Amino acid sequence: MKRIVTIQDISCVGKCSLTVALPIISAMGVETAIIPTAVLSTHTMFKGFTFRDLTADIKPIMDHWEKEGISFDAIYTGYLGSFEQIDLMKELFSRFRGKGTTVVVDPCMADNGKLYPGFTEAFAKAMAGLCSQADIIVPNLTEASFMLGIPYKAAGSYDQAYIEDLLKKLASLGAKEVVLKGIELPDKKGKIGIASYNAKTKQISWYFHTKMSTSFHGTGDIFASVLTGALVRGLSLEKAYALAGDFVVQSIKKTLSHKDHNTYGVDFEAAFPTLVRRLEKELKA
Ligand code: PXL
Repeated sequence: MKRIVTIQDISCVGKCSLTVALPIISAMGVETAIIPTAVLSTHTMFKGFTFRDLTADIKPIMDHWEKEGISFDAIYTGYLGSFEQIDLMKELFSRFRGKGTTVVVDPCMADNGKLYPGFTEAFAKAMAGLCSQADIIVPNLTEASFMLGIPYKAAGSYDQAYIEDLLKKLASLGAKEVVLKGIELPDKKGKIGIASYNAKTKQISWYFHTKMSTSFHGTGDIFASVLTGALVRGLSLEKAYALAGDFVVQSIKKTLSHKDHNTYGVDFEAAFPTLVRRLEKELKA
């Protein structure tokens, strides 16, 4: 069985980070190893959340795994809470990156033009440094802007040429492939999309799907989890992010179909059958 290690926090309630990555990657038929970077009572959009930092455990976990000879088909990092954790991820990459290991970095720290609580522009630069060591990075437009140190442009104030330039600038950070999310183009009304860039072939690809009227927390984590799971199962990057984007849409639809739905995260659990069926179908195609 293929094995992914994902490194991010546990927000005990909130449907994001590890409580999303674990069930999704497991449902996709891939063993999921984890390093929890912190335990929070909820994600940081709630007021009054508790926070226990687990940075001190990361190195001993790595040491033990190295002694056991454990290896990974992919390493996927999400929400990280400090500069020290970013440095530890660099160490983890160098210690556990085998020939066939794909390193996916989701520079999870910002959305809608703003950094999440507790993050700074200096942290975004450090995250750009981690992205430089990845095979694949999956920023949204806000994260891309902060990492490049350029002003964020909201939907309606940029065009396709701007996105293509952004993709190239992001690739110049050092990753082999860039997957940029949350793109809205003037000629694609009602749609939101993903653009990717391969630094070697210089190929740009696009995938647009329905834009839902409500946005929810944790969807970026769902996207990155599905993408990493699909890649490890053997889908191409383009098929992997199409699957991921569509699964996010399905999850939001399931959420909105319940009158008393959560507002803090999406009901991705209810959309699992569609994910698993499509994955199996794509693998047979
Ligand atoms: O979904 C990203 C995320 C992960 N973990 C924590 C968060 C957030 C977004 O705010 O607060 C703790």
